[in-house]
Amino acid sequence: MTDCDTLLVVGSNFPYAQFLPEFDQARAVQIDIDPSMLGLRYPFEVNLAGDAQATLAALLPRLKRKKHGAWRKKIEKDTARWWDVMERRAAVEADPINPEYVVHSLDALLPDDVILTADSGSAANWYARHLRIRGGMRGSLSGTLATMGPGVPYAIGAKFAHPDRPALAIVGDGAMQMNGMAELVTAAKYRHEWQDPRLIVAVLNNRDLNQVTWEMRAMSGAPQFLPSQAIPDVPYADFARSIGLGGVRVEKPEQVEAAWRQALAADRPFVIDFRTDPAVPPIPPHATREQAEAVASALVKGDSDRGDVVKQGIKAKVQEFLPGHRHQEKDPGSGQDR
Ligand SMILES: Cc1ncc(C[n+]2csc(CCOP(=O)(O)OP(=O)(O)O)c2C)c(N)n1
Ligand SMILES: [Mg+2]
Repeated sequence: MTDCDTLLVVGSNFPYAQFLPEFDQARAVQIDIDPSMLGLRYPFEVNLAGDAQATLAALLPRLKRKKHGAWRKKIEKDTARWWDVMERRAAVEADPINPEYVVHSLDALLPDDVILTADSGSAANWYARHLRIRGGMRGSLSGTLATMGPGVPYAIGAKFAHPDRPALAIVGDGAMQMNGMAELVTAAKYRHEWQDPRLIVAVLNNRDLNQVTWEMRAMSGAPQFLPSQAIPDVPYADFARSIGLGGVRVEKPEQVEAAWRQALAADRPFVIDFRTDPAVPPIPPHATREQAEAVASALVKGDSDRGDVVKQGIKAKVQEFLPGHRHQEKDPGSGQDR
């Protein structure tokens, strides 16, 4: 998107303006059913208030097919490379479990009719990067306000709307402690009303409010502030079992896939407590140079996770530059946002 010459935004309140093209680079059109969303993020040449399907159908006959699809080929190549990098990042060892591996290994196991949710936190990153949402699948998260806490309630809502489909929530331990555990009681109360009994809650138990720990490192160069960021380890699976649900704690990478399979085969809502490593960085894939420098400065200022963070961050980032795969065309030092 950063490199495009034409930008078409359809039904999206895309809030990350720093990833949009430069103002004089692209000609842009926005379509939204809610007129108050129009023109918020970019100087769109044409703002169209209307239903996405009807508006696009009216637009299509006016488009001419381009002869050479160089742009499309580049996107296809970049996308193939992206999935290759995701696989490598998931394979990076961590202590004890790499959260990217947890979500990456779910991708191939997802039922065709699953309804997914992700909570706000590092889970949202892994959900967006590692899962391929196919055909009949649906996925939701708190896309506008990024509020913590919707993961389990959204999945319960999905079970009421579609009791015949499995629902699966990926939730941070902070969000579980806020409201997710209490909402398991709701699931225990209503589970017998659901034809398909499966409601899977995967907890990324990193004992940290990790997304914000990393944002503080990246935005302000602040070292990890334990009094606000560290949270207790809670036996989420034991709690689930104590109220009649299923549950398992996973402490080794070798157990991850079996745990997903067990949850997907369960006859009741099921909690998987994954012990994941807070040193795996959920920073944006195109972190700016300033953000990278801020992380470095946070570590210099005495971050408690310093050693692990440097080790994991380098191991994850290096996957993008391994031999045998196309390197980034731009010099990482000179290009924007790299
Ligand atoms: C209600 C609410 N409070 C605080 C925040 C800021 N915030 C965003 S993500 C996050 C940390 C989430 O921690 P956790 O659920 O453990 O997920 P992790 O990032 O550790 O995987 C916080 C505090 C928020 N988005 N919403
Ligand atoms: Mg956490």
